[in-house]
Amino acid sequence: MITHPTSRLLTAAATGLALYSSLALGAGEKTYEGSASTISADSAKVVRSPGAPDLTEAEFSKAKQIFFERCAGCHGVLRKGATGKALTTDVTQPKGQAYLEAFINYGSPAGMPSWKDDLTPDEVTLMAKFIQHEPPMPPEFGMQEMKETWKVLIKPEDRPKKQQNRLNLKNLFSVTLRDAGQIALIDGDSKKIVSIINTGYAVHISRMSSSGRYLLVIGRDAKINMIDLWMKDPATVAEIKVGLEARSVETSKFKGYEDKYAIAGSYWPPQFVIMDGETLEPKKIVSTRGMTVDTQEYHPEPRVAAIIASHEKPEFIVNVKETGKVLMVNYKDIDNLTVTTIGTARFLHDGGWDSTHRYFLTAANKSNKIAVIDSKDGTLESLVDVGNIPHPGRGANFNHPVYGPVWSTSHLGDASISLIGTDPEKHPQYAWKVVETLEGQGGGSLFIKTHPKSRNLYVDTPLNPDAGISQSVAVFDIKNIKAGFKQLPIAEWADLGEGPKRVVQPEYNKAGDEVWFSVWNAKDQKSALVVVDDKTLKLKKVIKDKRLVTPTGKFNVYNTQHDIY
Ligand code: DHE
Repeated sequence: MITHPTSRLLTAAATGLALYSSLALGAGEKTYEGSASTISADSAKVVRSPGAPDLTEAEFSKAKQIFFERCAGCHGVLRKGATGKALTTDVTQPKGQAYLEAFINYGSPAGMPSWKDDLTPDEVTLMAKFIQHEPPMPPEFGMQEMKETWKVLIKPEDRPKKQQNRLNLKNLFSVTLRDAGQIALIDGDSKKIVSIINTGYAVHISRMSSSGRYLLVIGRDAKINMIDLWMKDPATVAEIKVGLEARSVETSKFKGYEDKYAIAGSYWPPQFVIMDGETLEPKKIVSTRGMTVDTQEYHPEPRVAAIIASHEKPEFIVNVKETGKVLMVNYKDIDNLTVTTIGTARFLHDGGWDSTHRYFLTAANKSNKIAVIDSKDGTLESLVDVGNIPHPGRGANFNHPVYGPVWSTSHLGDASISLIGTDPEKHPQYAWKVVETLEGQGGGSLFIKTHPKSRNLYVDTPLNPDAGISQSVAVFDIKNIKAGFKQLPIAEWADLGEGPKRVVQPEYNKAGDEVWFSVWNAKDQKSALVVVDDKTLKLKKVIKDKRLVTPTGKFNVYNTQHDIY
């Protein structure tokens, strides 16, 4: 059995491979944490603080670098706490140097990993001193900074009036090439790479405009590329940087507002921006700083996680991680912006629609809950208790033979898969309850997927420490769900040789008869995409190409455009 020790993953993070950097699964203790921040350490101003051991300029500089690369993902840039505990000076100074050093060296049962093998003894001492000072503050990024990075490369009036290429756009895939800072457009029919397009650093997700014409790609460095798929050779027609670090982008989908607006949320500064849907011109920036939902204390850095466009109203639904609030941002009149704030639970991360596209189900991961938002009434419908650290991606909708329509999530922290009833009309007794819990391969799951035309439910487990589990995928037969899962040895099928390969993020083609998986290897090793025939569960194709560097996410144009999952 091969394992992926924390240290190897952290080394990857340190070299710029931003990823979920550790997952300690053992003795009931399960943690995961964020990755290297894209904020430049030099940009953050040092605050020398009374009561803290003094540091030289060079020491501050080194400590900031280590902190942004290794600690900020969990503890937050301003150390106010996220998945990791708060490390503000009122907490750190009373603990003292010796305690802090021991804590960094050995970690804690609450989830802090041991850093003994990753930091030198001098670095541990340095970090223990550093966190007794006030956190260095990175710069803000407002309208002026955004405008300075905003470029319209091809004006809307100079763009094609109809599709100029012969691509089957509905079955095109945008594939993240994370560590290359690119995406690959792959033709879903021929499985050939159509083009490689440069994007932001450590690309995170792709989303489609409502018309299916514009592909929006966001990097962790908060750069957005708007790619026009109608051009003879699809290319970036507008770009902007919306902050120093970000994860989410979305476009307006309500009737009458198709392609009118785009929105992006950032991790730093904590804010979202509404942009013109054809040029990305920034129009309105809204800060997410504010009070937490439960203890109602001020949080200086509530990061914006998933954003989804409502089909019921001209609204964007914005997850604010650290405050545990879902914002319904009405874009009908952006000069007089109306925002409805719905209190849920901490820490909001990812989620997706139920099959009717009325209810948004989203993970409050450290509360082990799924929040159900009614996008029609603009209210919290329910907070559903699920397994340990739910991580659904956008989740998976299917018709359960007994309970009717359900939405499902897998978990990072345990092997369970929670099925939640989503039909308050015809199956009110099951609505917003966990109607069944399946047992998957193990913890460390990130994504779950099915398709309306399929009878299969796929669950990945890329962060499980057992290679046999992280390199395969579990598939359940929806019509016979009690029978348990079959295991598909996806990485073995890819036959890539060396490397810490992980199988991640199932994605269907347009027809719903094949499923694509990423076999995600280290940057300097071979990765691939594996296509499985959904009916027979047999290997259909391995897409190998030296340009496929760390292909993590894949987004089928049609399914992404129409929120099919
Ligand atoms: Fe993601 C979605 C944040 C690590 C691959 N990721 C998301 C979303 C958020 C997020 C907020 C939802 C966007 C939306 O719907 O608008 N991801 C984060 C992190 O904060 C985290 C934990 C650490 C980090 O620093 O980035 C993180 N994510 C990862 C990875 O390590 C993954 C596996 C590989 C990678 O590319 O880095 C990864 N995240 C993805 C993918 C999606 C995603 C493929 C889109 C899933 C989908 O089907 O919609």
